[in-house]
Amino acid sequence: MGRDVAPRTPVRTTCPYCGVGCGVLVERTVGGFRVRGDPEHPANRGRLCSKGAALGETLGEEGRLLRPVIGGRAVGWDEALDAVAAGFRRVIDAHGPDAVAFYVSGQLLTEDYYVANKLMKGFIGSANIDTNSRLCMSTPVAAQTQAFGEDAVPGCYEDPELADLVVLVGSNAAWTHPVLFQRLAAAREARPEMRVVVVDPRRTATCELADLHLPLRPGTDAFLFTGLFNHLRRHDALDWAYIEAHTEGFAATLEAARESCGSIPETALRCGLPEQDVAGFFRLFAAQERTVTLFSQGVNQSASGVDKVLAILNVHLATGRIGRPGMGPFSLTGQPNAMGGREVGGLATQLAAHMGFDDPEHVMRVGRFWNAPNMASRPGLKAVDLFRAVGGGRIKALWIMGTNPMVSMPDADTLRTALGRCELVVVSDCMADTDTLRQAHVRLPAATWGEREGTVTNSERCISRQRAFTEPPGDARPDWWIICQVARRMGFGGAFAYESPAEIFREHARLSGLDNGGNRAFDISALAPLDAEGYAALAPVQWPVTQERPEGTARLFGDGRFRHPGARGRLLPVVPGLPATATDGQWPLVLNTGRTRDQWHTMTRTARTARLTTHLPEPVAEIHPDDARAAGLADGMLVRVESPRGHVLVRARVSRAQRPGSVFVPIHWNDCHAGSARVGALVAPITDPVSGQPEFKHTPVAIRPWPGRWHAFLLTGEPVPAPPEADYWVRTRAAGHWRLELAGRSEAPDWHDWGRRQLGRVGEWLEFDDPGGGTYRAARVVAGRLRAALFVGPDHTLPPRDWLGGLFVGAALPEAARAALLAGRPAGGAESGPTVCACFGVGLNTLKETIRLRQLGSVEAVGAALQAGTGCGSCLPEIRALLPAQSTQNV
Ligand SMILES: Nc1nc2c(c(=O)[nH]1)N[C@H]1C(S)=C(S)[C@@H](COP(=O)(O)OP(=O)(O)OC[C@H]3O[C@@H](n4cnc5c(=O)[nH]c(N)nc54)[C@H](O)[C@@H]3O)O[C@H]1N2
Ligand SMILES: Nc1nc2c(c(=O)[nH]1)N[C@H]1C(S)=C(S)[C@@H](COP(=O)(O)OP(=O)(O)OC[C@H]3O[C@@H](n4cnc5c(=O)[nH]c(N)nc54)[C@H](O)[C@@H]3O)O[C@H]1N2
Ligand code: SF4
Ligand SMILES: [Mo]
Repeated sequence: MGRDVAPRTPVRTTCPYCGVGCGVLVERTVGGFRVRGDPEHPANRGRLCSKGAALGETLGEEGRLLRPVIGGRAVGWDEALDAVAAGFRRVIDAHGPDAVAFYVSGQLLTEDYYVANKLMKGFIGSANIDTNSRLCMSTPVAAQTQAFGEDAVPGCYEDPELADLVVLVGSNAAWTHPVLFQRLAAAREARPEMRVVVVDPRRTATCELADLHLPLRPGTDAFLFTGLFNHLRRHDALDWAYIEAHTEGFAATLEAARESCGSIPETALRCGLPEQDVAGFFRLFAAQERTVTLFSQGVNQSASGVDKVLAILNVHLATGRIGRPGMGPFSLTGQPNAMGGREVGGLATQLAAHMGFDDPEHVMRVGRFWNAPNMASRPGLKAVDLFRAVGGGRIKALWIMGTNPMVSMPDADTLRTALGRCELVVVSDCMADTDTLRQAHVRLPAATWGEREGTVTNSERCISRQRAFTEPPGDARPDWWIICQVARRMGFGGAFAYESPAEIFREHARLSGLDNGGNRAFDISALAPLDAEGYAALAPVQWPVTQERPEGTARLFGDGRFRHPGARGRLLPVVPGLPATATDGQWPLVLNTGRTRDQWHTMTRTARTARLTTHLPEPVAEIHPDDARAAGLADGMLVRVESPRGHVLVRARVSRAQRPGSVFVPIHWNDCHAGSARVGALVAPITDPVSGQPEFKHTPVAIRPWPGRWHAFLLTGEPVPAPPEADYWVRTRAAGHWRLELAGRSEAPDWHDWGRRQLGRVGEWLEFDDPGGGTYRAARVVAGRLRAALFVGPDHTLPPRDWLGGLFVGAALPEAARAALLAGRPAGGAESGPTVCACFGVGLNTLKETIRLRQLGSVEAVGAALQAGTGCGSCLPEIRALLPAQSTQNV
């Protein structure tokens, strides 16, 4: 990595992945960095999940964008920055400020985010700056603002630990907020009387902790929670004194609830759930005052997401369970800085420091504070509309930072056309090749985690420092620097003369306290005087951080005082509706998209280490056995999943975890890693009318088998070559080797010829060729070790890859293994199967066998026997699921 600044003592920083916001300690080792959980960070107290634990392996220069690039030509920073500034200036002069836009990210640091927002809203004079948080958090932002008068999460991570009932709605926290989930699991272990309910159409890893799983019909959450509201009223489980003293809107809310979803049988019918389970959930909720409802994308990403979140907030407001220990609605934030982005007003519909366009006083205040020459006075375009405006030619210059919309936006194929029409597309990214960078005119190399300095805010409003422990490679620079340099070149030098992120942070903190007087919960004015050392040493702290509360604030609204005029919280009438699009004969299944345990979004970093790819090496579609049978699909076959907008070609995984009628496809794969697995291409750009958040969890689709004439895989110690002409290909890094999966419908290549070229010419060559049967197998062994293997067959039933893959690491091949190579299976021995525990590389078959033979009954016993689950703990839910059956519906 060149110019590492080797720390003698560990550097304290924060994980760059999910919104749990774990603290990590990084130490220099020979040839790399060691990463471990920070025992002092309040979010994780030393724990890390599989992604956090593998951070050290995702560093390094490989694959990084090292120089600014204009139209394929590497240039110096001056030329690149001049080009960007001049390009934006030209468009603004000719067409006005609304003809340009920024599309930024909840993975930028608060300081980057602040200057991007200041430049667009105060100096360019447009609010056309939106962020990928539109796809993620805009629904809770809107709902919390409506209900509480300000966008704020009332509780903290201790609350689910203290609760007697934890309800997870549309959250697969076991995989997406793993350390918080581990904390919950530990709390539940300590207090077995705690009850956990999971509301999710799929049976996810999170359900392993559930006393009750409600696999509701997709999109019906608002029915469930309005039904609950009615039930609580009927059984006198509402807090009338609280409603009276601290809320408004109860009567209208109750009336709407009564009209839309009255009884338990009706709720059960609407939600497609057994009556006794709905009744069990309602009874629990009525009985347990200390209730926390954690919710995430299963409700947020919906064309009626705001209603769904309001339905959840309503039951908490009407029971007074908010902002007190062990109770409250809790919106889990996705990205590491989803919260920080909201604090600086990163959405097109917000202003900085939790102020808004709907109050002219706010616009003037921010404008005055910035000394802004061109203060925007109305909201800009929300992500989906913004890209529509790019496609329609209204936006002519676009700067994308820290996000990969070609993969993550709905209707992703149309986006390509839109970017293709745009006069100037600038993309700042740390990596050299992403689907979005491929559409850029100007590519700017950003510094990334470990190289940049700043702050992030996690789900519980805790502000933590990200600190640099190494220098950026090549010419990469931090985002705040790049933005300020462009601002200076556009003529706004005075307002963007920052020398460090600390200066930006101070300004941001000052603005939060400006004319605040307790009107805005977001107030970190006590941090405004921080000097450089103070900023360098800043310990994690939860906002508000004020003169009265210099140590920060764990909970908000516990006193029943909200941020609306009059200080009352608002109950808002919800009329549950059906999802925006329905299935029909042609599109009979509902496509649900989401995350897997070990990949982060578009894989630009997490696909770099084998430790994280083994858990799920290929894109899949998970399908219920009934639907698979109806479509003529078997597990492991290739399946084409198609919507009116596009299709993907992925591996079928037949699983009872799916609800019949639903198909789940992960969001991660993209054109850099697979031939046809960008699931965003299938999703219609339908959004919530209030929040603008897209409906990512409910796309009507059809599935059909994709037989292919030939199927193949190549394992090689060298980076995988460019894939041959193949309809299906997936490229994965694995332990000690690379893996390429292939399938085609056209004439197969001459395998002997292709294999010889791909597998190299040195060493021992083993080959089996049966052209008549469509089978070809070859392997090359160099110095007693497997160097490459190619397996081809007429259908998907090729040998499993795990055993062969395992031969690339470890000792030289024993004679028996060598003889078995072309069989693809160990002679007589057992295969360990797909990896479950990424930390210690323990496979599914090994786990199953050991559990059976040694009659292991607990995850601790499995850990003692195999080490599995004793590392980061992310696989514990999967291990628990392998243990002898325990009853999980014990409500
Ligand atoms: N491993 C990993 N962790 C991550 C991320 C990652 O990429 N990888 N990304 C981070 C980010 S940015 C985010 S936003 C979070 C997201 O975290 P989550 O929201 O937990 O993740 P998702 O998998 O998108 O969706 C959650 C669940 O919603 C369910 N669901 C679908 N439809 C419905 C419905 O109609 N009702 C209900 N109740 N549930 C439904 C899905 O089946 C899924 O299990 O994860 C964060 N953490
Ligand atoms: N179908 C479907 N689509 C979805 C979702 C879904 O559930 N289903 N979820 C949505 C949600 S919640 C989210 S949050 C989005 C996430 O989607 P994206 O934001 O598009 O995904 P990432 O892969 O996280 O993109 C981050 C990019 O920033 C780069 N990067 C990393 N560090 C830095 C840095 O320091 N500076 C800069 N400039 N770049 C950096 C990375 O290399 C990567 O290219 O996806 C959304 N899209
Ligand atoms: S739970 Fe995992 S991904 Fe999330 S912040 Fe902690 S270590 Fe990082
Ligand atoms: Mo997200």
